Amino acid sequence: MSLSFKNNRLSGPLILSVTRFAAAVAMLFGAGSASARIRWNFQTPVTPIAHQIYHLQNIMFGVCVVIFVIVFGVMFYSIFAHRKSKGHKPATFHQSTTIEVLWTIVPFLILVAVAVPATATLVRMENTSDSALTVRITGYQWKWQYSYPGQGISFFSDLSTPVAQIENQEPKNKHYLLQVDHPLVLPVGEKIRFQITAADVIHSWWVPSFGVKTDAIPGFINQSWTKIEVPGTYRGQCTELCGMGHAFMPIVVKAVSQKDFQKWVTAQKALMVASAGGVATTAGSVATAATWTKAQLLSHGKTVFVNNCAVCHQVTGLGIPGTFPPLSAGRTFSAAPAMLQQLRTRGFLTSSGHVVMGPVKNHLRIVLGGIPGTPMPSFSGQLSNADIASVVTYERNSFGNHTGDIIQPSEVAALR
Ligand code: HEC
Ligand SMILES: [Cu+2]
Repeated sequence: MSLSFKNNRLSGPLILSVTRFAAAVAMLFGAGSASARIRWNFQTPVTPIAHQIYHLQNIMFGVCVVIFVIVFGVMFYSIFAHRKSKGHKPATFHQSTTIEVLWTIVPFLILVAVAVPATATLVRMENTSDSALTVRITGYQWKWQYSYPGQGISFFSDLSTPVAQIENQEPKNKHYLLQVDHPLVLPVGEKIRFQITAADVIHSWWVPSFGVKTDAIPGFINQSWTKIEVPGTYRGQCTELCGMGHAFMPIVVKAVSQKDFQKWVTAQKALMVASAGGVATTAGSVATAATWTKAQLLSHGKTVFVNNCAVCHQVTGLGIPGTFPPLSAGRTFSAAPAMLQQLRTRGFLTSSGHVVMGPVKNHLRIVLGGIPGTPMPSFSGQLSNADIASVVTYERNSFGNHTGDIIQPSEVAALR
């Protein structure tokens, strides 16, 4: 390569880009591995609406291709056939009423032909009546909450891709950033109504195979519906840029038979009863009243921390300069003066007055209630007493903090 570079400045990069181009073309035509294959169209539709959207997309694409071929065909033909070297002169006419009328009416007719089925699809999308099941979906920075009001079930769905893969320490798996701990479980063959909202900023719930893409807006409930035809696992993503963790709040839906769905509902209800205060604990069936050992608290606390706090405070607990403070006592932190002032009032810079070293009650109150006016969310509605006791125990005995404190779920219950 360096040789050809000397002889001809261009040939080196040229050969390189030609090779790259050839590789890209080979990949497009499926010569690469299966996972590197590129889809030409939307994901396989599995709901009535998704079928309609798919169909509309194909029609629109066909119309565009025909117009493209006609317009460019005429253009290239004219350039070639009427070229100057053959003695052609520019046209002198400037008006043709027939053409004006034609190129107004033809696009208008095409638009009408497309708008009629498109409007019908839109109207059908909005019709959530006669649904057999209602699911409430709430977007949070950065996870989804799914509630089934009729069944009394509610849980959070968190990204479950291992941190080691995100940090490039392990090879990434097939469903990298598209896997969650608790998928949304839905029955096939039934009309399901979604009520979609958000708790903090605007998110958007999108599952391409369902043809559902609905904004989740704080203070509003947007409705949508689906009726899944084929059992299986379907994946989607938040599709409204919602902050730093936007790419880390995927959607996974498991569509099962109605019989399996009933079984799942029964199992979930049992879990809800076993967990504290109607909030499904990530620990599953552990009751609040039980006394936990330090080892249990620390191990469960680490899971809760990784799933709920690490997006901001990071797995290391060291935070991100300027935005998310470290939970490690005595560490310096650079941020805007207003934020530093706020942290200072909580004893941030001193190693003994710091929240994670100071009185347990203050620490619990911050995790339960959040810090209003800052991104630090309230976890009282998201985590069970056992979860909060565990995560606070974990924080007070990790990242270089050694208070030795053990917090029991009952202490959290007393503060609620
Ligand atoms: C969305 C981002 C975010 C998440 C998620 C988050 N925090 Fe925070 N947290 C913050 C921010 C920002 C602050 C600082 C707020 C301020 O400006 O005062 C903070 C402050 C804190 C403090 C007080 C720190 C101090 O020294 O004053 C504690 C304790 C804390 N968080 C614990 C947690 C725990 C435990 C979790 C998980 C259960 C969690 N945080 C999840 C953003 C977050
Ligand atoms: Cu989002």
